[in-house]
Amino acid sequence: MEKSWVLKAQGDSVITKELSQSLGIDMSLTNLLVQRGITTVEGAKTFFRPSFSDLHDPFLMKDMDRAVARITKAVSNHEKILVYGDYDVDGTSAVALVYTFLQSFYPDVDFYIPDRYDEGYGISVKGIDFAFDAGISLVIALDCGIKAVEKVAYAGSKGIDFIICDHHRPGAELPPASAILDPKRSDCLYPYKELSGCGIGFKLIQAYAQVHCIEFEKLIQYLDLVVIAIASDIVDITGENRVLAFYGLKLINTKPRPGLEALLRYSSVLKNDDGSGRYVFNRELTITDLVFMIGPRINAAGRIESGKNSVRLLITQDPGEANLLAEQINAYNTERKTLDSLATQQAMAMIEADERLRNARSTVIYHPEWHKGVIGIVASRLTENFYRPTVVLTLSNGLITGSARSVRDFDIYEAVDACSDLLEHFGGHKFAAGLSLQPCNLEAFSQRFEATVSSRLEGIELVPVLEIDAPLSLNAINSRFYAVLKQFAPFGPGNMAPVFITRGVMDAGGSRIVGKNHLKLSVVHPEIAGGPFSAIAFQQGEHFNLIEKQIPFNICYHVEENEWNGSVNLQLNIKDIKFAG
Ligand SMILES: [Mn+2]
Repeated sequence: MEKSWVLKAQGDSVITKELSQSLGIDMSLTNLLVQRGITTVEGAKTFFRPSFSDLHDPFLMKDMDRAVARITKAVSNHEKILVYGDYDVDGTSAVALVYTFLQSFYPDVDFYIPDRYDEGYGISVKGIDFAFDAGISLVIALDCGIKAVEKVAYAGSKGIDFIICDHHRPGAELPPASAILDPKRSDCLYPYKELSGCGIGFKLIQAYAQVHCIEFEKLIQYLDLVVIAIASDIVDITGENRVLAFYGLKLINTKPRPGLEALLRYSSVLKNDDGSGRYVFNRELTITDLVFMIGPRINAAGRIESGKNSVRLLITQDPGEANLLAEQINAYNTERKTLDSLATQQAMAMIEADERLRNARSTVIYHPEWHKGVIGIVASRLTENFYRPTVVLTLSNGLITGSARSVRDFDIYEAVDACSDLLEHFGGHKFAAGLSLQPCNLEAFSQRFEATVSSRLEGIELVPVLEIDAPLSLNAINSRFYAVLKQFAPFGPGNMAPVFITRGVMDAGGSRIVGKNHLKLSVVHPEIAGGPFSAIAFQQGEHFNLIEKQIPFNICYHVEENEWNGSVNLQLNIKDIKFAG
């Protein structure tokens, strides 16, 4: 689908000029700061030098005092504690974090991950019964629980207290828990709202450590878990998340825990070539690497078998055990890939064959045999392809259960909420939601969802948008420029890697197609000296004919480093090409 190019609002020119002079960096880089809301020298310093001193006081979070007091009481009364979490990356890394922290000074802790198929998302009756049978009187729930009003009440009737650490939107009623940590509570004044579930777990241990005089330095070892959750849950990498992600990445790059190192062996960035028998990275890992290399593998455990294996992988200190678990988890991931590509192909064929579905404003598609573990992935792929709000459904334990994914600016949670009377359960965010319904309501749901989407999108044409940060002249790109640009990382939602636009570039000769339809380009600009600049455009071979004919073209690109044969050069990573005129 052709993308529409949208240039973001440029920073105020007076502010940009002043800040550029005070910082001594060029206008185009300063503009990127101003676009990100950074308008002072002090603000730039905080941005470029993330510091633990910029983390907020955990006690600003509503109920934090109650949560810490309840854990303190459990520890002094020798109560058994259960750390309970969702089966995805955020949930399992949160469980690994809180469980390992508590276990470092208190032995009576266990952890629990519900089975995706048997128990489903969130707090389960089975989990509470397990806790009861094990004599547990305190459950700390992570990345789930904010809507578990009845389940928490049921636990209460069995003498089990709950501390809920969640980052999903609360419903109208809060569960009767001992403490509810969730910055999205309307009565929570915590200054940063975008923490991951694992991030809330980190704030909990930070608060506990503060009260019990445990040095902050002892908590840094957990930040690798926080950053994999930030990356995989696709939360904003702004504010406090930027600090946590920055130090988390640093930790993964220097001293990954055994489980992460073992998993990374299955990716191309880790190689065993320094002669010491140790694995080394062949480049610095980024958030994108975590999204593509770590996230899917850890998720695969929960999708195919059990999220408990992910937690085991993340908590083990034994490299042998880590290798065994990583091998198993990697095999789940291979199986997951097969299941998801089969279901995706089937779904695409079903849409193509159905005229009503083809012309709808939304996709609602159901197949009883799709694996429940991959419907979210299938929904994402369909969204990329048809670019409209999408719900993919399958049958599980007699209920129809589904994953919803959205497109830019469309709040899918609200659209699902508009069908809530037809649903058994639902929950989620603006861009993704989960739901379940009785099979008899499927037809009514499909119709209502489509009606809701089409009325909200009336007169709006959905097209994928490529957001461009700023125009750039090719001769601005040099090693000094890149040295500053690099410090904008870690990139992610809220601070995406800048996309630049240069109009009217031309082939400098030597451009060619490489690999599977990629373009390896060498470009110049007729009006500037310097160059040629080397560039790569993945999956864009179709433009080669016109480029070769010396027709000028416009490019949108990232500036990045490319290492080849031991030498490092700057290259333009071209996201999209359009011919002038
Ligand atoms: Mn989460």
